[in-house]
Amino acid sequence: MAEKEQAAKSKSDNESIRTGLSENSIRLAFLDNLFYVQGRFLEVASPNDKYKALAYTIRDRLLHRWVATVRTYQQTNPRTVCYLSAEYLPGPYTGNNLINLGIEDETRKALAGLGLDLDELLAHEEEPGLGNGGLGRLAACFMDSLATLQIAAVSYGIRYEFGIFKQLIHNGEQVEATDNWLHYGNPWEVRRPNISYDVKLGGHTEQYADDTGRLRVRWVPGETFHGVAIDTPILGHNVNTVNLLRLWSAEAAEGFDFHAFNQGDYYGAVMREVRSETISKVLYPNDEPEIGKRLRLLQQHFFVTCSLQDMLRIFHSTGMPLERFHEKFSVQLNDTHPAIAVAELMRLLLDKEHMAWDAAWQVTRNTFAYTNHTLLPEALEKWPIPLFHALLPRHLEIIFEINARHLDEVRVRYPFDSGYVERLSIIDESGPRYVRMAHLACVGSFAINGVAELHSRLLKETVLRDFYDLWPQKFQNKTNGVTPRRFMMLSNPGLAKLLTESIGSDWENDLSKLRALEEYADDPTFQQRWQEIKRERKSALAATIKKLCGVEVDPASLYDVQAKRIHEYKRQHLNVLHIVTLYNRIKCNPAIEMTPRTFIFGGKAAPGYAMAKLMIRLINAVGDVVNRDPEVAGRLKVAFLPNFSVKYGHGVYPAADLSQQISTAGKEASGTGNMKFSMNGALTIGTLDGANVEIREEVGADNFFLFGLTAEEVERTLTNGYRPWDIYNGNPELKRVVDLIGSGLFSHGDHNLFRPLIDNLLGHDPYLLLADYAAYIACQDEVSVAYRDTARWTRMSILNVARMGKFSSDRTIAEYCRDIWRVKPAPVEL
Ligand code: F58
Repeated sequence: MAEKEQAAKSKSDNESIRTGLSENSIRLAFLDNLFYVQGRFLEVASPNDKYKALAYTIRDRLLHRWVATVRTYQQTNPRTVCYLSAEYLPGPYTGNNLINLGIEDETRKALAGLGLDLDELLAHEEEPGLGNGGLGRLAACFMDSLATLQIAAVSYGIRYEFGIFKQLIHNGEQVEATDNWLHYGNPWEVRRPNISYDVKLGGHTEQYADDTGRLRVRWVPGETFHGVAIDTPILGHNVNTVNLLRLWSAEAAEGFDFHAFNQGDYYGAVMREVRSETISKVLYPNDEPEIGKRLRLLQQHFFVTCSLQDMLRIFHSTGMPLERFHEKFSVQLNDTHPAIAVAELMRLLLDKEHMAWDAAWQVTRNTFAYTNHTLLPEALEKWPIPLFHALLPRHLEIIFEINARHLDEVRVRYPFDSGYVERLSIIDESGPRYVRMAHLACVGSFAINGVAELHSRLLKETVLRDFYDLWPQKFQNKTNGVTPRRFMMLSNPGLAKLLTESIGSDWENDLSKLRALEEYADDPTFQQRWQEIKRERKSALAATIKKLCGVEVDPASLYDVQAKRIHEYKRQHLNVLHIVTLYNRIKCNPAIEMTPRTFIFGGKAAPGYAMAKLMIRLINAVGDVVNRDPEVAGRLKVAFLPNFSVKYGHGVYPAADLSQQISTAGKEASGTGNMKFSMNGALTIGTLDGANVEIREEVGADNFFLFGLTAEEVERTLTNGYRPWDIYNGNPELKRVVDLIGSGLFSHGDHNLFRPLIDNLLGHDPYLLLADYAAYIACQDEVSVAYRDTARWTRMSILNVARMGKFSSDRTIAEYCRDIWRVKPAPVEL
């Protein structure tokens, strides 16, 4: 370590047991926290006591940075990004904070001196599963990058008491268990009872004349409760910036109703409390929106109103005039889940701050920017008008007014075209009436972006086409990225070490520096170390698979991994068709030479999504047969890793040889798992979908296994009358595969179990599996050949990592800062 750094570390030792960064100081702090926070000494401490003592020790080392950040922001009043997201998937905090503080080695040694293993303690942490998948994880990567780039930012959301369900696999089927992540307490959060806001709901509105005689509107709610702030510090890498993740927890407004209690209505009093707390009780586990679910709309309104009221409180403390609100805050809507913010900010400005409509609308329109994450039309949120009216009567009035003025503008623009007016209306009137949330977001935002080049282009051509016609200047692309701190440094320390030894440590904060690796791509010594690191990660994953699935897998085999939510458009079943194809080849020719493969799956199915759950059954059923068949003789193995999460991802991405990104072209907005795999040296087999297109552009066509129809070909195939049945009949290898699944071999003779899957494939096949089947199999055959040439494969793997610079979320966030938020760094000095 550099002398200067060492000196700084020992200086802080002298300063405080709470801030010192040396091994010794960390060890003393750990024992201190174990004793004074947990009330335990080492000999009797439980694993949880030890984990918590560690977490508090690390948290202590964040706190003065946190305080310094708040002070800096108070003094310099920087323009601030507010990220509104109904979901966050931050993963375990402790390990990441160690990395960002740069004290992992010291901590490891400090604990070893007490006979404790850092990794064991870290493994004890429950992760906050406050999201479904990519969208929530993206929000967490963005927090890491915002802090690292020293941008003043607050991330607002909901502190669900129960996160995404825990997935158990019983007899091959998904079983959901509640995720009681707060059971042992959460050392990373700080409850702020004094930061709390009223949340109204239901009731009606009234007009009245204020003191000056002006006509105003008052919302008389049916019910009121509170949202209380629960804060988590978010530290950047190699900087002092600690930003805020502020999640809202619902509480009854008056707490216990003693009046009702005195009148003998004990249950009524308690129920009020229970009812309000259900609002932040549980995350909806569906990766498609819940149209018409009252509680879901309530959750959205709940966190949005608390967040906007919080911004207004902060804003008033600056003494700036309200007309300049949008100069202080830039508010990003993470999909349409927080889009009600457009109406809510208007309500607050009109009814509470008594601004005039035009001035309020001017502020609102300059405050919000909207990110879209999907092209699937069925995934666009809309709320039935009667429900909306019952819960948010004032918001509905405001939305009608926004819409009336918006449509007036549209009519001026397209005077003779009523089609435009209908299509651009915030209210869907084609049948039962709905509020279209994407429309509200588009009208109320100054910028609209997609999350990969292809996605942003298709947005303009399809779901948001009319808005693009109207306001082309609002549309942008911001290709997603992921944080290399969590997905390289933390989850793949062996690789990170090799990178730093070879090219220096600059890559940690500037991933484009990885390009320097290219010169090592053919270096045999380097290649060997590369392979050793991969092998070590594969052995570790083999042990996890053995433990969790009871399946023995060979780390020398090709690890072929698909880990993501289970969804028809992601086409896990295309992967299964390939596995059964290989199985059939072995059965037809038991002596056949084959590159040994281990197929690894991970991912949750929405509890109500029957087809996705059936997919899980099929994967496990195929695994059962293949794994046991002596004729297969170690050439094929299939494992379904239960409960895939950020934490389990740490063990999966670094161990993969092949990453499956095989969605139907045009359906996956971006994907981010594709980036995590590639950053860890897995090669991709993929379609031209989402960010795959850009990954291939970066790594080079030679280092990417491409197959399948393009988005345009997919559209054309579907409109020209697609006939999967003909493809089935025309391809004997495919026919044998489908027939085998239908034969009952994988279902103990039950011909009906997988019938819905097969009928769907042969009858409709909306995601064009059969159309892509032959190309996919041919491409997988190429993969098998390539894997046998270890030097070539390793070279490709090194080049993939070397060329992943673009996919750091630091790059993504820098673009948002420059093109949308117009914010500059606000560095924090200690
Ligand atoms: C995902 N969306 C996209 N939504 O599918 C993926 O392509 C993209 O990379 C990622 O966002 C980040 O941009 C996604 O994860 C959800 O989980 C929603 C949860 C709430 C209901 C609607 C879907």
